[in-house]
Amino acid sequence: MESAVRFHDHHLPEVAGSLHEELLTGLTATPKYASPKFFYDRRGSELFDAICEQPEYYPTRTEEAILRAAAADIAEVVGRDATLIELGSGASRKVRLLLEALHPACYLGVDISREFLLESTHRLAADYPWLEVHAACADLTHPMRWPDGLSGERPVAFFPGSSIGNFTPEEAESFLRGLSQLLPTGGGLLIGVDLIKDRAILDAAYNDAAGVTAAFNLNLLERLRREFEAEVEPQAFRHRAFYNELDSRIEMHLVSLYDQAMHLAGERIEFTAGESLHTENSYKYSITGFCELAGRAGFEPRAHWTDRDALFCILYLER
Ligand code: AVI
Repeated sequence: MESAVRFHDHHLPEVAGSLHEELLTGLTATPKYASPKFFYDRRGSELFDAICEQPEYYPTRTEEAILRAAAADIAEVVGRDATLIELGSGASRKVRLLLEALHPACYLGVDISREFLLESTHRLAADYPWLEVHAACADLTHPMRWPDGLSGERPVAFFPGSSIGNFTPEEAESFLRGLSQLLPTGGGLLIGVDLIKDRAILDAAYNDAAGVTAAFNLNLLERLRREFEAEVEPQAFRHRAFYNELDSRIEMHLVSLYDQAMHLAGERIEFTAGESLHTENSYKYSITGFCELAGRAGFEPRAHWTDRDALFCILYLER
């Protein structure tokens, strides 16, 4: 039987139209940068899933272990029959750990990678026939609104994976403020946040021995070629990731191996040897630091759960 997913396509033209311009702005800036959202074409989403399986990449397995252990507790605090909205839903894997306990009235998956979103929400609808499943392709860095026709008593946003860490703290605060304005009083946010820790653990997590994170980073250049018709040689760049302790963030870069030029949308973009394209920040927080940031954005912390080694934290906040 074909599983039923209600797909809300209204955000798509905006997503497609603005990407080219955004890319060029970053590539012609000094220093050069690209938003990490450009990682997530189909191949990038698959590579990210593979990163999550790497032994060095602790966030996914740690967050999943917390969700598994705390599901009943989380359900008690969050309550049943919510409208559960997963932001950046990707493979919709983590939400499965909560569905039985939370028993939401409906689920909305929101992701920038359309094909991936459709496949994963269809799988979810097939595996949970009692659940009303919706999907919306949207860019979380743009203002959002909830699609019509969602059932449930109260919206609860679920933003796992410490994806919030890929925003700067200023962006994170304004993103959370925008989200709080979309929620009624009593609406909730269940969010995964990666914690500050020993730099050796962090450096290893973004430099896995199998080279999957490197392939994920370099796939950005492949995508520029495939989708944006850029002239660029991905082999002419190398992956670099390191923990910047001062700013409590992992930085990922693509470093040019020699002097070269990339061509994109009629622009010639010069790289000198050793010059880098900054592709991602992944901010790490203390629990108090994150609660303060969320508080400034209109959220009140209600509960949090962490692992024994305090690597990762899941917080429940209310509007
Ligand atoms: C999606 N995001 C939270 C990941 C992170 O850890 O910042 C993306 C990632 N980049 C490299 N490895 C994983």
